[in-house]
Amino acid sequence: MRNYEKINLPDFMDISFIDSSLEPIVAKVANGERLSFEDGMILEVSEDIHSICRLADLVRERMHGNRIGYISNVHIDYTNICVSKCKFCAYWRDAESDSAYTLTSDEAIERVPNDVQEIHLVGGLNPTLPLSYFLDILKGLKERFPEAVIKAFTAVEIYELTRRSGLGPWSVLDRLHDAGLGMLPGGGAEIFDEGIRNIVCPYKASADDWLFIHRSAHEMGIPSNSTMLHGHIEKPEHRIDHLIRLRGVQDDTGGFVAHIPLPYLPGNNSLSGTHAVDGTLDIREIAIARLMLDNIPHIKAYWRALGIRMAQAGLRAGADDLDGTVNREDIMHEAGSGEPRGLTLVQLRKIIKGAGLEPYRRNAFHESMEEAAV
Ligand code: V47
Ligand code: SF4
Repeated sequence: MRNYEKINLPDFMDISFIDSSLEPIVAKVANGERLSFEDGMILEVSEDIHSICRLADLVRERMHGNRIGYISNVHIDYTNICVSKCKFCAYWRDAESDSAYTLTSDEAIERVPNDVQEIHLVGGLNPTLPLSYFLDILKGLKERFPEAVIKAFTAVEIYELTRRSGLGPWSVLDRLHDAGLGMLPGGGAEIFDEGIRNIVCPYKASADDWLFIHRSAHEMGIPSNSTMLHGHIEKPEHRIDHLIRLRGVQDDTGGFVAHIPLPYLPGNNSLSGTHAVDGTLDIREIAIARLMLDNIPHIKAYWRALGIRMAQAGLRAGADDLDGTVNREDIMHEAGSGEPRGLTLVQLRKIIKGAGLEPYRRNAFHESMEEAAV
């Protein structure tokens, strides 16, 4: 529906709307009320993308002022051998492949530059790796970089470890935590809808398993991030369902620190060529995440997946964080990302300032480095 009108909400906003069906949503957001599944669907299909982004930008500003976080971090992808063979993924290799690899603990340590606050460590589902491999790599990294937070192993990898070791999730998480695990990354969530999941990643942990691992981690005091992979074969209702499931866990635990909307990159994987790249969807999903996830503090515009320019635009559509220096990273690289594999802290600050916002350097838990030092 289109009608051009202006809605004024005192002290909050003054936006010229194209789509009047957004009006009740704006009123809810202005009053701090929770958005429903139906509201989410309106945000998904509305042609008025500008108003949606503006609304999310105002929510971001209400929550965080003009401060945008960035971090000195490193991504280490410890093995590309993976039996899951997700259809959207260009990173996995069979064990027999010439380009298959598994890093030793020492090789992982060699990849970490000095002065990183966060080590992001993930990999494929390599069935030959025992629990001791994961414990050794954590212990090695923690010993060498005691100040860094090790954000390691997606819920999918942890689920596999529980299955293969015969230990329960609490027991596996407890051992990993003791060895140095500080936080779980958000990967492996993809899309929770069972029908879509069965098509794009039928062999990995189910949505319920993913959510259960994160819930268990939170209950043990281990925080985590969440992700959603959009722009492949999922439909708008699957995306809103995904966000509402995350919001439900967060209501119970409060353990999610940041959510990262991930755009599907179509290079070198078996879904390649089936879908048009759509930057407006990428921006919309950042905005919708900010509006629907009223209980998750931070939304990241992950530049490595979005591209630097789109990530910058995302900072004006609800995101309050750019992620970090990243320094290498193979998953998006293999899927065709033409972005640099790492950025410097100076470049990150420049990107944030370029969007008219104020950079602040943070730790893995999104605490300002200055505040954390006090
Ligand atoms: O789960 C795989 C995705 C994820 C493709 O927690 C793809 O701070 C796009 O989770 N196109 C891993 N995405 C990355 C991830 C992440 C990244 C940055 C920060 C954090 C965090 C987490 O990468 C996988 C999967 O959803 N992925 N293939 C692809 N072709
Ligand atoms: Fe394996 Fe992860 Fe790629 Fe799926 S996304 S094939 S689990 S490496």
